[in-house]
Order: sequence, then C-alpha cells, then structure tokens
Amino acid sequence: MAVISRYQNDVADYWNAERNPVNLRLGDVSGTYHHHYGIGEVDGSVLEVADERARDEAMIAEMHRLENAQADLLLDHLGDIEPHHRLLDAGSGRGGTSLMANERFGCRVDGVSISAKQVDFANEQAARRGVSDKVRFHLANMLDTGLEAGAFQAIWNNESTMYVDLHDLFAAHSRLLARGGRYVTITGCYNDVYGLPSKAVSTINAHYVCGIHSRSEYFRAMAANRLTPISVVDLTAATLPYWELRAQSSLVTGIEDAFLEAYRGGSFHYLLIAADRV
Ligand code: GPP
Ligand code: MG
Repeated sequence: MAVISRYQNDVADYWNAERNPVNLRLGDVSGTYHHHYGIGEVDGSVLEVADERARDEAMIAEMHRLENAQADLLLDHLGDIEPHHRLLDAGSGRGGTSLMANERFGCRVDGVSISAKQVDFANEQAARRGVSDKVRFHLANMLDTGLEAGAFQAIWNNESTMYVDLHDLFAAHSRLLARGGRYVTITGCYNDVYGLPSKAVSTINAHYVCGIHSRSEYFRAMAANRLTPISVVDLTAATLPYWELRAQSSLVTGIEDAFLEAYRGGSFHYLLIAADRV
C-alpha cells in the first residue's frame, strides 16, 4: 500500500491502536461497527431507567440507533443504486456503512482504509455475514486506491475527509466515478463565517490527529474536480442530541465538550454534501 506521508503513518497508528468502548460496545448491540456519530432525536425514556446498569445499556443502544440513522441518511443520498453497480467506501473503518449498503442495495462494495487492523476487522464482519464475495475491504490509500477508473456508481466518505487534502481526494474520486455517478460525504467542517478553526475545533483536530477543513474548501475542491453538488444538508442540530446523550453516558472519551462547544458556538457544522460526477 502506498502510504503517502509520515502523517498518514501516524493516522494509521491511531486507528490500529483504537479500541474505544464508545465504538465497540455500540457495535456489539447489533454487530454493525461504525466510526461516525449519530443523528436524530433521543428517546428521553432511556435516561429514566432506574437501575444504573440497565440505564447504561439503554443509553448505549440508543446511541447505536442514532449512528445507524446517520449511515441510513448517507445511503439515502446515493441515488438509484442497482445490484449490478459498484460502490466505494473511502475510509471504511470497521465496515459498518459498507455492510449496510450491501444489505440495502445488494451490490458489490469495496472499502479502503490505511489501518490494517480495521481492514481485518471489517473483512471478518463480512465473512461472518456470508457476504465476502460482495463486500471487500482493502488496505489501501483513498488517494491512490489502484481501483479501476470509471467503475463506481457511487463513492462516499463517512467522516473521513479530514485526513486528506480535498483536492487530491476529489481528483481521485472523480477518476473512479462513472459519469453521472454520485459522491456523498457526511463531515464536520469549520464555519468560514466564524473565520479560522476555533479552539474547540483545534481540540478535535488534536484528539483525532486530523485536519478539519472549512465549509468553502469542500465546494472549491468539488468544483475543480467535476463534482457538482445536488444536496447540502446542515445536520448540526440533528447531531447535538447524540452528543448530549454521549456526554452523560459511561463511555465518554473526553472529546464530548469540544463537540458541544464547537456546534453550539457556531464555529463548526455537521454537514452532508451530495454531488454528481459530471
Ligand atoms: C471518528 O469516529 C471520526 C473521526 C475521527 C472524524 C472526525 C469527525 C468529525 C466530524 C470532525 P469514531 O466513532 O471513531 O470516534 P469516537 O471514538 O470519538 O466515537
Ligand atoms: Mg464513535
């Protein structure tokens, strides 16, 4: 695999070592393991369960429901996908979104990650479900996958664009997508109206070893690479309940207050962007 920079080695080290209960315990609820956040209203009754252990379990199941809802919303924006189409999950983590896409559309999905641990974990999940012939995870760089040009009807980044230069990324996606194909990302981006990255956004960057881009950078880099936006959805209000619930759970990682402050203070948005490859 072509790891392009020493930075990417550090990112791979982070994900090879990552075993956060907030990801593994949530994944254990249904056997679908994600590396993204949740959207939608919280069922407040989970906070009222009297027994402490049962309340914790209920909160975990609720957070998992919200992260599944996030992936479902992303898949809703892929357009008309048919079983003969191919899909690419760029930065596929433990495989959750890819497996949901295969389940929904019945088509072939390739996922790429620069973390060998994540690739192995995700391939094991595919094998467990008996879909290894359709869903394959590769140890590969999303900027240089080696996959076939024009072969993909849709590509997505589910919270993985903040690890790469957007011009390099969209040039790579544009090459892989068929004409008329669809690109979708759900991402956190900083608000150009606020200015540059706020202290809270910088705290998030340091926590994950990532570099959150500005909102405007997405549209500049898409326009430069034949990707024409069709939908832009501000999910900031929809993701706040997930963070409020997570901050009260037993699975906090310490980054919750930074997200709450960044979103509430308006320096940061949670955004879905869907674009056509023209
Ligand atoms: C991690 O998800 C997601 C990222 C590192 C991308 C950063 C996202 C932004 C919106 C800025 P995770 O599920 O592995 O994180 P955690 O362990 O905190 O749940
Ligand atoms: Mg998580």
